[in-house]
Order: sequence, then C-alpha cells, then structure tokens
Amino acid sequence: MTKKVYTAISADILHHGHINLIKQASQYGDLTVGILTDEVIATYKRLPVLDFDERSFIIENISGVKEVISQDTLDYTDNLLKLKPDYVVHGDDWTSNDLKNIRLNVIETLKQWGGQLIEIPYTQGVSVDKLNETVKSASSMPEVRRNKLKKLLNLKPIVKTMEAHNGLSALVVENAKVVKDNEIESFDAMWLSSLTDSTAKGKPDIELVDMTSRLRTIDEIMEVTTKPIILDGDTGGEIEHFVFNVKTLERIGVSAVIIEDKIGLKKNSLFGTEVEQTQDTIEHFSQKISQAKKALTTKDFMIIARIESLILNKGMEDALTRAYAYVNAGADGIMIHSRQKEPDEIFEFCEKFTKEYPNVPLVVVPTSFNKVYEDEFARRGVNIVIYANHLIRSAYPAMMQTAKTILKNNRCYEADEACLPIKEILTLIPDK
Ligand code: SPV
Ligand code: MG
Repeated sequence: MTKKVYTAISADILHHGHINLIKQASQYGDLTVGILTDEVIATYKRLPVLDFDERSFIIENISGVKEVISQDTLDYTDNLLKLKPDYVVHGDDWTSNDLKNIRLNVIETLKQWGGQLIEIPYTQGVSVDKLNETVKSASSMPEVRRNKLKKLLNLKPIVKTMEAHNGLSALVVENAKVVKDNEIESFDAMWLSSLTDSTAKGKPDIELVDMTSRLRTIDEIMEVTTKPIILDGDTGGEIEHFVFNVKTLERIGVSAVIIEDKIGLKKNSLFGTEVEQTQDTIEHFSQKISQAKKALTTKDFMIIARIESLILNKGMEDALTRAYAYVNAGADGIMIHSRQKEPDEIFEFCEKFTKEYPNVPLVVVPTSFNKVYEDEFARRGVNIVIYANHLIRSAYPAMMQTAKTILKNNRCYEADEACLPIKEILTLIPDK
C-alpha cells in the first residue's frame, strides 16, 4: 500500500526550499501538505501577504502534492491524528528554533502508530531574512498597515494590544514573543496611550501633549514597526479639529482612533469621580463621530467610541443608550471602560451590547479588572483587549531602582546586575 506522507508550511513567501521539501517528501509516498491558516501565521510571524485560499491554490498545483488541507494550529497533533501518516517530513532547522516543542509533539504523536519523522537538510542559500525584510518594509507602508487591524479582527478571536510610547517600547511590542508547548504568543497591535505618551514626556494626561506632538510619536513608532496602531485620541477635541485629524491619521496609516465621550478639561479615567470630569451629550458626541466618518476616504480606518458612563457612575442604562447611539452615528466599534476591580459591570455590558450588536467590535482596557484571561473576554464577545500602560509602569520602577542603587553605592558596579550588558545594548538596534 502507498505510504502516507505529511508536511506543513505557511507558503506565504515561496522559494526553492519549499520545492525541494515537496520533491523530497513526495518520494516517500502520497504527500498531503498542511497549509497554516491565516490566523496561525498572523500569530506566529505576521499577517500573511497571500490569504489561505491563494496559498492553497499555489501549493495544490505543485507537482508531487497529492492533497492540500488546512492546519488550524501551529501544533501538528490534530492533523496527524486525523491523517495517521507514515511519515512527516520537515526541514532540519526546527531542532533549534521556536518550533522545538512542536517538533517534540510530532515525534510523540507519530509513536502512536509507528510513524516516523524525516528531517531533510535545510536548503542552503535561501535568504529568508532578506525576503522577510522586503515584506516587512512593504508592510510598514500606510496602505498596507492601515487595514491590518480590520484583517486581524476578522481572523482572531481577540486582538491583543499593548501600549507603546516611543520607538523602543514599540519595538518591544513588535518583537516580544513567548514560545509555549504548542503555540507561540505575540501581540497583534499597538495602543498609543495618551497616559503613557504624556508620562514619557513628564507631562500630565490632560490633552496637554497635543496632536502635533502625538503625531511625532506615531511617526517615530511607525518608522521601526509593522503592527497596526490604535491611537488614544482623548476626547477628539473640537469637532472641527477632529474632522481634520482623522484624515491625517488615516493618510499616515493609523488603523483606528478611540475617542472618549468627555468634554472640557480631560483627566485620566482611572481617577474616576475623584476629579471633576464632564461627560459630553449624546447628541454632540454623535455629531463628532458622524462628521469625522464622513471626512474619511477609506473603509479601513476605524473610529471607535469610548463610553465613560461606568467610570463616572452614570449606570449601565446610560452606557448602553450611549453605545447604541454612537453605533447609529457611525462608530466602527465601542470601547467600554471601568475602574472596578471586578469585571461584573464590564461583563454585563458585553452581554447586553452583543445581543443588540453582535458584529460591532468591542474593546476593553483591563487595567483594574486585571484577573480576567483573554479567552474569557473573547467568549463574552470582546474583540480587542488593550494593555494600556504596562510597559511604562514597569520601566519606571526599574529606572528608579537603578538610580538609587548608584546613589547608595557611590559607584555603578552594583547597578550592572539589573542592566542590559553593554554588548547587548550596542547591538539591540541593528544599524541597517
Ligand atoms: C490611556 O491609556 O491613556 C487611556 C486608558 O486612556 S486609561 O488610562 O485607562 O484611561
Ligand atoms: Mg488616554
């Protein structure tokens, strides 16, 4: 009987190494190729350039391929259990890279029916890094970056978003990655927080850092990253100004702006009712949304309305009434905010809102209700989770500690332990 052979690939940037793999694998029997889904690639690498159907079409037309199936997880186990192949073929590069654990799972699973893993030498001369660099610079262009958030919303159960306030923190969001047993975790998008942008400049979060300055930060971050950007637009300011600003943001490749329904001197929401804050009228804020929507050119750019009713103790009814009104005014999504430690009011809002508008993206910022896991939010209908301030909140105590260590010791030897080695800081940012 003909043997069954399985291999899995992304096939987004196709090169001679793939052909080599397929050629060799097909010599062992009937070859099924698992194509990683867009969602898997988006988490593991970046949004694919070609979508799943396009990639599958290419691979099924390569000679030596008997069949193409989808692989819905980075881990092979599900497909292997379905197919029970005699052989899995893979390049030998995965013994040492992020796929190490995935490889071990393959070996374990194959043991169940005496299957075998065949590792072929990784094709030399393939400059994947160079190909990736080309894709990366193309994918930081405004037209490409802008619609990434909408694409991710379609692909992922929840879009994981982390704050960035300058080039370096944005590089952390771009590159941070954790390898687990059978998956790889990374952030999907960046939140350009007003709190952290202001704090990084030593200023209070009261719309003092103006749009001209915010645009400088955005540009600094855009220069070194490819992930989509959600801008904290504070109150959006005057309607007449907001209409201009959304056009600028759209043109430079920001994916979304979130504006909050407050008016007058804005203070940070996490103060709640401890400081004076005034909520806008539904009519005026709805106008701000609808006029800005009319000014846009593309369908990619999103204006998300942020509701402050729970922050200001105005109650659930008020929050929901506002949410429905803002959606009717054209908002592309709703952010519901709360400063309660327990997530109850957020969950109640999610349940009621998603019943009415199951397809309108819902955003939460769990700074206070921080025990909830992402998959629980996703189950309750949340589409974007924003970790709004955690990089700067962790950087500040680390910097203060180092400063004090040097003051205590009157020399810097003791501080070295908590510092990045000089060699690493010199090479952290490549010079090309
Ligand atoms: C920010 O990050 O600036 C926000 C979210 O607006 S919060 O600080 O929770 O108000
Ligand atoms: Mg803010």
